[in-house]
Amino acid sequence: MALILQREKRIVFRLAYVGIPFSGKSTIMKSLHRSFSREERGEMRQGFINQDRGLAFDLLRSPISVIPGFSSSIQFSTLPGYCARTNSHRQLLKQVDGILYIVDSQWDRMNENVKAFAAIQEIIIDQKKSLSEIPFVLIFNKQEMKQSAPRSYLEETFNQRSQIAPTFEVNPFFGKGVVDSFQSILKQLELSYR
Ligand SMILES: Nc1nc2c(ncn2[C@@H]2O[C@H](COP(=O)(O)OP(=O)(O)OP(=O)(O)O)[C@@H](O)[C@H]2O)c(=O)[nH]1
Ligand SMILES: [Mg+2]
Repeated sequence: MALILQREKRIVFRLAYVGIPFSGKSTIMKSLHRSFSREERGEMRQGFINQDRGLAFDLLRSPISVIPGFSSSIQFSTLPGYCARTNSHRQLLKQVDGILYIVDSQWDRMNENVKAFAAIQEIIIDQKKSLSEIPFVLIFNKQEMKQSAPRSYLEETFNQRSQIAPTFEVNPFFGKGVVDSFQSILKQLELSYR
């Protein structure tokens, strides 16, 4: 649920980059941060969890208008995808308004990806929701590496729900897919308030 700041007359939407350790959450989020102008973006700061590695920043103005007279912003953060071991991690996941889930395409990370993804879905289902009901995109990272699973395999493994999620091949070093995946979840977020 979005955070409503009554005094500031502002709504804060929370989007999280989720994925297993070293999947590329921070690299992708930094690339998105760079894509906004200095006026549009807040400073990059430590995240809420896993403080040494977690990151967060705000997009100071979002184009989404929900309550007349209220502005909106978006808070981005990285959340570890390792099976939601702690209550605070579960709690943070429950608060987010949308998830950009990063799948590390390397074959030797596949089991870990699958387990972590199942755990995240369980938490969502715990809230009596499914991934099809919340703004959600799948990011396939590290596709350019030799030891990576092909996109078709990843689609089959991670994208077989009743509602197919938008998927993006992302390479944060070239900015490939970074802004597109954000635009996709933004659109979904907007639609969820219509
Ligand atoms: N080849 C390649 N390397 C990538 C890509 N994306 C990220 N990396 C590298 O993967 C490593 C881990 O990236 P991070 O962004 O630190 O991953 P993370 O998910 O934030 O990791 P933790 O916060 O430690 O869980 C870094 O060495 C990145 O440079 C990619 O698309 N291709
Ligand atoms: Mg990180």
